[in-house]
Amino acid sequence: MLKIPEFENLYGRPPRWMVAAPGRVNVIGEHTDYNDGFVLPMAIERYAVMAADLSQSSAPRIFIHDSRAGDTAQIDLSKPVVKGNPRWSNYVRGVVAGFQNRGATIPSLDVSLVSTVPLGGGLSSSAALEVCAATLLEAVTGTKMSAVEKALLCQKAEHEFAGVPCGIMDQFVSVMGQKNHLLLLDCRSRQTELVPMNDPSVALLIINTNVKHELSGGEYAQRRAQCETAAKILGVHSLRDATADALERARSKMDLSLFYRARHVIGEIERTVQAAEAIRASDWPTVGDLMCESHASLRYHYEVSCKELDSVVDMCKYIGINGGVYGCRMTGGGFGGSCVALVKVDAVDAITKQIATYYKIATTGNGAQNGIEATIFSSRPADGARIIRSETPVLLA
Ligand code: GAF
Repeated sequence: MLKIPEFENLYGRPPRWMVAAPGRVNVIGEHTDYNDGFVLPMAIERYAVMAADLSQSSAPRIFIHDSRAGDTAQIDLSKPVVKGNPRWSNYVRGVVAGFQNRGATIPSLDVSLVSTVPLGGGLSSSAALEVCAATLLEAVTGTKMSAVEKALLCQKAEHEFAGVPCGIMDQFVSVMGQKNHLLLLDCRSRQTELVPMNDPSVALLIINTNVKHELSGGEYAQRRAQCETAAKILGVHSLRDATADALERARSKMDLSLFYRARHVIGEIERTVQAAEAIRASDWPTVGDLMCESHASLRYHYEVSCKELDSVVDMCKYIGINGGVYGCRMTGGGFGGSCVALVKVDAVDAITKQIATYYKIATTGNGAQNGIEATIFSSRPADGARIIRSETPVLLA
């Protein structure tokens, strides 16, 4: 029988349900999702896992313990769920509210949460948590919804309960990811294509700078607003409909930072489509070049990188293709978090050592006297959210 020790330790009995949802790494297509563009992420082998049972208490509430935070949230189900404490619980609260809005009857639950998705690492720990909660509530309430509906419900939770006006990428890939595949997502039509990524000679290395990124700080929302303004000036619905030539012609109509924001988005959408093609052809040098261009554009035009991310990318460029690195870029929202590098499998150990050593040196000083340790790991593309265990469905009145 499947067990989750945290649940048994906390509640003294085995769980009736167990579900998991992965974090993600975006290979290319950054800050394009809220511009109706393309993204190319994959789910990673790092998960938010929830175990649950019906509560023995008569009060209508969800009792959820997060082993990483070491604290517990109580979500009152007797009325429409609103924001509350602890802060991490808002991702779950938002999802519960989404189920309430769909008319689902949610029973009282005891839940334990364990997540291996790094927090603030730009690897979508929040989307993993939302999708995990939605998967649990699907299992418990017998709610049937499409993958798109589920991802959108989770995105809404992030907008309304976490205050981040994110696009659709993170929730979509946490729901729809598939083993050995990247997910090419057209964020306008919401159509997806699974792009095989199972060449045993290459690996994706994730380098977490351990400099926390925080998207609720306002920079993310500001970038999004700048894109909308640029689209308006160009007379298009979104930057997906703009071309590099049209932007060049409109250069005098917008200030320089708007111009460069739009230039990033238009270029990044093109690069994403080209990268998907190159991956289908196993043309790794081209994929690597596109990743490096993507980083340069995020660093200089979109201005969402930081010195720690840049130092990892610079090191990867220095190692180069002869040392086994095809390309590297920051991944996710930016302002800290992780880089993703496309590398030769044979060179993974050597590259890991080189980056770890160099990064520590590069980050020494300014309050980090011994430098910062990067966390480096590789992940194969993983499956999206799953119900791992589900006992007799509960029949709700
Ligand atoms: C964050 C957001 F949540 C995504 O929607 C996306 O915009 C990403 O930043 C940048 O590509 O992860």
